[in-house]
Amino acid sequence: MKNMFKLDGKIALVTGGSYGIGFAIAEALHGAGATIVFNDLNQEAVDKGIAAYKEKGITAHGYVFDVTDAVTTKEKVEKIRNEVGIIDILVNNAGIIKRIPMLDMSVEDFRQVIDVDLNGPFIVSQAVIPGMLEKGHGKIINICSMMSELGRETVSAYAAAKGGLKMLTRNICSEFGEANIQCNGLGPGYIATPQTAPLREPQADGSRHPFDQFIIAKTPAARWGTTEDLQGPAVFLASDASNFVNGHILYVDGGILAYIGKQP
Ligand code: NAP
Ligand code: GCO
Repeated sequence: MKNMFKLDGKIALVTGGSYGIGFAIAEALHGAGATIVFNDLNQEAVDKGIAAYKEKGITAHGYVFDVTDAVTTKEKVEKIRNEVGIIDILVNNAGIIKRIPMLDMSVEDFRQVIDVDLNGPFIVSQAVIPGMLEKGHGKIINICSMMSELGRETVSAYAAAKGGLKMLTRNICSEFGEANIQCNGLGPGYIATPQTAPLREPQADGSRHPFDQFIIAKTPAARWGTTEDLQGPAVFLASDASNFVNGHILYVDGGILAYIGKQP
């Protein structure tokens, strides 16, 4: 049974994997046997990432590229192929959020979120899939969100992008399932990372941020998720254990999507 979850000999690219959710997922994939490749926007971030992996005893291969730049992404995926090997597992993790009420949001801000969170996964998948076709197998994990299913004030662009990413996931599954490529989404609930730090910041009087209280009340598990909570599900979706799971979004949310909320 353990063999089904092994990733020995596999090469995994985790976009935006120098810290946070991407880093934790990469750490888990490495623990299951995979070689780790990640990218970030500049050399400083990549160097920090490499040092953080080193601290965990992991020799990771870091590359500088922006997932919204199709030409450079293709070049870097070719470079990875020459320097590390053909990618077996792609985790489309790089993402941004802008919390701005819709009527105040500029079109430029809206476009930027869509560009990174939706166009990025398309661009990186397009660069990586030909190698997977050559190898005869592949696993793509798109990091979705609660906002792939739910709306909320201030996150119109993010929700549109993550909802789109859910459908890109199903479309990659439809188009490449026959070629033995499984594309699934991993939908984290509210996870304590720098991205959500502003939503957890204590108030001036020391009390919990109202959004923090709201999330605790809205989550049957009654806590924020941790990046470790995502590790087992990520290994499952990257391994042979999920070979007939395709086009699925696995929400790892402590039950948020199942729950109507606490009765007042
Ligand atoms: P994060 O701050 O969103 O981390 C994202 C990473 O992506 C950072 O390393 C960032 O680099 C990188 N990045 C941003 N734009 C990029 C681009 N154009 N090209 C390449 N890399 C880029 O923190 P996170 O919370 O770990 O989020 C990771 C993913 O999970 C995101 O897709 C996010 O939407 C999703 N997610 C997060 C939560 C949560 O509760 N935290 C829940 C659901 C889904 P820099 O730091 O150098 O900009
Ligand atoms: C927000 C949050 C989210 C989460 C996550 C939920 O402002 O509501 O930042 O959108 O980060 O994506 O799954």
